[in-house]
Amino acid sequence: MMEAGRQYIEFEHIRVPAAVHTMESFNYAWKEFETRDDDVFNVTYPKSGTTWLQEILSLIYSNGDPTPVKTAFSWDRVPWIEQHGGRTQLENRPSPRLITTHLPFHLFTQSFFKTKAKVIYTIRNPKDVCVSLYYFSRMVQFMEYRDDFQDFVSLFLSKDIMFGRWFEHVKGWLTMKDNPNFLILSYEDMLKDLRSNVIKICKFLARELDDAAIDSVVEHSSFQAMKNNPMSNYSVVPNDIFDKKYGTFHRKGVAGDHKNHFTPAQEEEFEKIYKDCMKDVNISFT
Ligand code: PPS
Repeated sequence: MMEAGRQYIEFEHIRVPAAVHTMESFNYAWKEFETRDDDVFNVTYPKSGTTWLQEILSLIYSNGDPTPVKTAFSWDRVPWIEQHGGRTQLENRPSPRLITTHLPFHLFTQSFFKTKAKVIYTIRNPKDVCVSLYYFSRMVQFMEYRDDFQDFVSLFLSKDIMFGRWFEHVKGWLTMKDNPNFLILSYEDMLKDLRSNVIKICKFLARELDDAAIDSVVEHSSFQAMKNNPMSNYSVVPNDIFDKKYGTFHRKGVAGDHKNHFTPAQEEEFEKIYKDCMKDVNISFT
């Protein structure tokens, strides 16, 4: 039984929180949005590095100047196309537009495929995604939540999880892997070496930043910098929406936290499903 307030809508068999999505906003993102050649899409499964990329992209497009990330909210700088504000935020925005989305590949903006626009897809270890989403769902009062972690893992592995299952999301997007306008990033790799990943993103986007600008991007998109930045850490969201007694948006920002949460039996069950679903896909997590 879902608590009042934690309501979902279903669009083409994908469930999403009703507080920030409508059928109209999903339809707009899928069918109506007119992609421009210089649009850049920050695509993720939830809790995989979305906000991190919002910060990095904002900083790259300001040539390392931190002013935009210190003066405008991340969700205004790099808005979600499928959320109810998407149309208003994006329609008349000057180019180049930086756009965020959690859309699964089969519901992605159709006009994209007729343009030279670019997609950056960030992947994170699904067990860590599950843990991150567990804490986030407890904090965010409009999201479906299970207090018992085992129950939450079952929800995460079911088709009822928001934006569909991680496995299908990743497999869908990986069909783009040979497209020159598609870049795959790994959350774990970014943790290991953020600078090289920033350089990789700049090359992909043909943005020429000097060393000092790259250093600034790295500095201002670090976990600590973002955790302390009220424009990116969601601290301004009122408690009846993000209940801060359950923690902060920037929780741990590490790889491998699932080891502190999964029992050996849960780990085994998860691995079994992972192997079965991902048998044709060659990715690994450090
Ligand atoms: S959301 O709600 O889908 O937009 O969430 P998303 O931004 O994709 O993921 C949130 C997790 O990313 C971590 N995070 C970071 N990790 C490392 N470095 C930086 N700069 C950073 N910014 C955000 C954030 O802490 C969440 O992970 P957990 O594991 O919960 O800490």
